[in-house]
Parts: sequence; C-alpha cells; structure tokens
Amino acid sequence: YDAQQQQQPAATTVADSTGTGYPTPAWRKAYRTGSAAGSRPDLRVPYREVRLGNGRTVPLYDTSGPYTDPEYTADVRRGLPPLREGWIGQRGDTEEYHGREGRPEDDGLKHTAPRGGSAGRGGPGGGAGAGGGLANLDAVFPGRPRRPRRAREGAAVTQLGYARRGVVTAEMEFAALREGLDPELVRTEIAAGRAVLPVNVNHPEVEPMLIGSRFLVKINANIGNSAVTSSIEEEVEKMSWATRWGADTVMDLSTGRNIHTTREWILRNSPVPIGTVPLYQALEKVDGKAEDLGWDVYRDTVIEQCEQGVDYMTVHAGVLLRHVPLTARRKTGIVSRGGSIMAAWCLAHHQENFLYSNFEELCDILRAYDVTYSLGDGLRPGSIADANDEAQFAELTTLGELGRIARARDVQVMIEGPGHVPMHKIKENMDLQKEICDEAPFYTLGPLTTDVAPGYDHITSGIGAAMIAWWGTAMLCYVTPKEHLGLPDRDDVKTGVITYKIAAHAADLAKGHPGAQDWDDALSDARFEFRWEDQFNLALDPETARAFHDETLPAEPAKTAHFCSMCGPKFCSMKISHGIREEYGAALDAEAGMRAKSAEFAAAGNRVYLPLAD
Ligand code: IRN
Ligand code: FE2
Repeated sequence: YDAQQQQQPAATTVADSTGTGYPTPAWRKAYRTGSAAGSRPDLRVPYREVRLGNGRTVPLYDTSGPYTDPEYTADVRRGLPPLREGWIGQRGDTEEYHGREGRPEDDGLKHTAPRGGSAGRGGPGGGAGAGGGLANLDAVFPGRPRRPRRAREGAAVTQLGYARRGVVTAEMEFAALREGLDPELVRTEIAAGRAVLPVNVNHPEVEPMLIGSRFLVKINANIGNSAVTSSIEEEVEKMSWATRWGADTVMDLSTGRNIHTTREWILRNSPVPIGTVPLYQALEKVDGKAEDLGWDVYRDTVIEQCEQGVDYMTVHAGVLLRHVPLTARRKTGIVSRGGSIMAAWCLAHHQENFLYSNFEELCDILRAYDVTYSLGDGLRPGSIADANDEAQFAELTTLGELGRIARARDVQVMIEGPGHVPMHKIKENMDLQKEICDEAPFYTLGPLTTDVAPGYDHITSGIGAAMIAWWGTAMLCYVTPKEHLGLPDRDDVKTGVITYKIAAHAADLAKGHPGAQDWDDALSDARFEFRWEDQFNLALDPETARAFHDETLPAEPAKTAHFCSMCGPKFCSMKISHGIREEYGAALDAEAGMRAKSAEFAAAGNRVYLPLAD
C-alpha cells in the first residue's frame, strides 16, 4: 500500500441478490455451538454452509458477520450485537472510565496547540471535562451509550497474558472452534508469541480470530476515505463489502474530515478486527507537517483509538535514525507512508525515532486495552532492485528486538513485511523473519514479484503472497489492481480480496492444513459430475463463475449438460473420462485387470480418445 494511495467512495448499495448479502441463495449462515471442552455452552461460532444439489453441505470459514444471517436485521446506527461483552465483564479485570472519546476536536484537522498530557489516563481528569466522555460519545455514535474500558491497575488483560497464565479464554475457544482446532493448541501458540488474537477490550462486537502460521492463512483489506468526499455510511459499507468476500481483518487508513466519527461507526459495525496506523491521524493533527509531530500528540492519538476499540496498530518504530542513510542509494527510496513520515522527522530533528525511544510507554498503553502491535516495515523495498537490501534487513533486526520488548510486557505482536521482492528472494525474507523475530506472525504486503505490470499488481503480488504464505506468513495484506495508479473502487476491493483468498487457500493446501482440501474435492466432484450449479456455488466468486458460463451457454438446460462451452458436446475430456470409467471401471482397482486392459489398449493402437456416439 504505497504512500500515494487512498480509497475513493464506493456506491452505497450492496449487491444483494439473495436478501442476505450473500451472492447466492446456496450459501447459508450456520453456527457451531458448544465448545471442545464442553465448558462454554454459550459459544455460537459462525460458518458458511454451501448447500449442494445432492443434499450434501460443505462448511466454509466465514468472515461476513451477522449481516449474512437472515434472522438479523442490520442497523448501522445501532451497531452489531456486543458478542464479547459478557466475557470481558465476567473476567472482572477491566474497568469503565470517563475517557476522552468524542471530543469534537478529534474530528478536526488543526491541532497545533499543545494537547493535554493526562488525556484518558487519569480517571475523571482525563475525560472531556464537565459532562465527561460519555455525553460526547453519544454524539459520535448515538446508537449505544458506551464508556471506554481499560485494565484495572496492574492487570494483564491481553490474550497473551491469559495464555501465559494457562487460561483458555472464551475468545480462544471461539477461534479454535472456528478453525476446527484444539483450544489448547491455540493457547500454547499465543503464549509462545507465534500467534495473535487481536481483540481490544473496547471492541466487543468482534468475532475472535487467529493470526499465526499454524492456523488458516488470513488476509487484510485496506479501506479509508479520501480527503475529498465520502460519507460515514459509505465507509461502513466498504468494511462489510470486504468482509463479505472474505477479508479477515480490515485496516481503516482514513485521513481527512470526520476521521474519529468514521472510525467509531466502522468499529461499532465491524465483525472483524480493525487495524489502523495512528501516525496518519497524528500527522493530521499537526497540519501534515512531519517535523511538528512528537510523542505527546502521537500518544494522545493512540489512546483515543484504544478507547474506540482499534484491535491492532501499525507502528513504524523500526525506522531508526541510523537506518535512514541506508536508503539513499536505493532505486525507489522509502515507499512506506509511515516510514517516510518517521524518516522525515528523524532527519528534521536529528533525533532517534520517538516511537522507538518511547516504545516501553507505548507498550503499557496498548497492554491496558489489549491492542496488538503490527510493527511496521517503514523501510520495505518499493522495487525489485531494492529487495532484501541492507536498509530492509536492518529494520527487521530492530523489529525483532521491539517484539521481544513488547511480549515481555504481555503485548501481542506481529511483524510487517515487504513489499517488492522477486520470487528467488522471497524465501530468505521468511527464513530471516522467523529467526530474527522469534516466529512472531509475519504480515506481508504481497510481495510483488515484478514491477512491470501496473494495472495487474493484484496478480504480481498474489504470486508472491502465495509463496510467502506457503513458507509460513500468517496474514497477507491485499493489493488491488489500482495499486500505484489510483483509488480502488468496490470492484477493485472485491478483486483484491478474491485474489488474496486464492493465495491464502493455495498456501493452506500446500501446508496441509487439516480439512483445507475438502473444499477443492467438493468442487472437483461437482465439476466432474457436471453439477454446474454446485460448481458455481462452491466458487470463491459464484457471481463471476455463473456469469462466464452464461456468456456462452445461457440456456437453463446447459446448467445440467454433461459438457461445457470450452470443448462442446463431442469432445469433452471429462465426458471421455466418464466413458473410460464406465468401460474399465471394474478393473480400475485390480492390478491384474489393469495390466490386461493396458495390453488391450496398446493392441487397439493406444488411443486415449475413444470415438463418441452421437
Ligand atoms: C502490511 C505489511 N507491510 C505493510 N503493510 C500495510 O501497509 C500496513 O498494514 C498498512 O495497512 C499499510 C501501511 O502502509 P505504510 O504507512 O507503511 O505505507
Ligand atoms: Fe509498490
């Protein structure tokens, strides 16, 4: 996601041919209930059921939230049901307080005056003064009165903290059930820092999920309004659109007006973890002048976002003063937006990156809300020529060091990775990251495997994404066809998400993730048996599959025809294979039979394609 890119407003209506938000009536929202240990009968874990023509069903992982449940009536002004509220409350280790949320100035852009240093941290004094945060929050999101929560003094309320103490939380059980895995495996992976479960105590609406190389590969979609025009509803709409096609997390990279209010609406309506880059909003508060940034304005912004419920934050703390000169001779310099902001600040002040020098304090803030670090790759390569260079790996070494500091304070950590990397240099990235960052989840942007295909960078990057995920990357940040060129619209978002679902699932297969191949097998059976409707409905994108088929064979009988438009009725490889199976079926398993048939076959002139009866 290069610096110059932002999103443009999408249309306000969701393509909703089924009334549920799913693209086909053969997809139905279903729930797994209970729990592996039997200890939490209240768990209700969503999945997608694909109903086949033969009465069988195929269960698939689903990220679309309550929106696709026909029993649920969505109302973006009210927000989603707070699924986790009871779990968080029952633990008794957090407290509500008068936060700083909803201060009108958080929506504005001009904040050159010094901000109050105690905001959000000091009980009543940290609030918005008379009336407190609550009244103002009502104005920001009238649907549900809410006060921010944070950890009670000294309590480690992070999933990492619980995992280390041997506690399997409801969130861990939920996510385990979602992946069909043992909750104890989930706990040990989180405890070891090899997986994260990003869930801010202020985002009770989230359906817990896992990011780690032992689990299904996840994908992230970026959204964010352009400074021009975009309504709040449109931003909420983009979030649900991306999750409908399979985005596991969404990053809100909004800049410009109404930034605080927009984020509040996205969070209250998001079933997936929301990530942000707080540096972008902090920069707005100082009128876009990087040199005017500082720890105070950054810290205030982070607390504001923690109180809203942001689940993970990109922090470009690895761009050190001494790393900046290493980029001087690069072909494309620094392409990360956050990285270039921090490099500019370091050079202007000739001081160490304030995110690095205040990192421990930042850990203590994130710890109080269970916000997960996504340690930013501000020095990622922006071209094939710059891949795996000294600047990139120097930063990676610093990210490894910062990860250890964060985990020592019970803060969950993932590490961001490149960028532009040719195929033969991808594996080194994964190997080094594992070694340097203690197997913390890797979260990469592609990588793009060549620079020569603007307009097709979902593909150049989908190739790299599939490779790096196979080797162990836990989450892939999508790239849309508009990368390097312009603002992605809703079709680009869908194309980006589908492309990355392909990369992620291809990696799941190659890694032998239990059950991953069942989906492929179901689709191949449908294809082989000419069950066209089932083939469409098992597709990642049923609409497109159906539309392509209709282009050449629109008639309804073609949906059951035992041939397709590629070869026609007389020469269809699948049909021929059926013929072979009928003729030789009985002999297929018996070796003697096979040998006999082989001799027969040779005698008949080794012809694979048998003449077909008309
Ligand atoms: C992911 C891996 N490396 C970078 N990313 C994403 O790029 C990150 O999660 C965020 O969405 C965006 C940040 O871009 P800059 O500020 O590094 O350009
Ligand atoms: Fe790029």
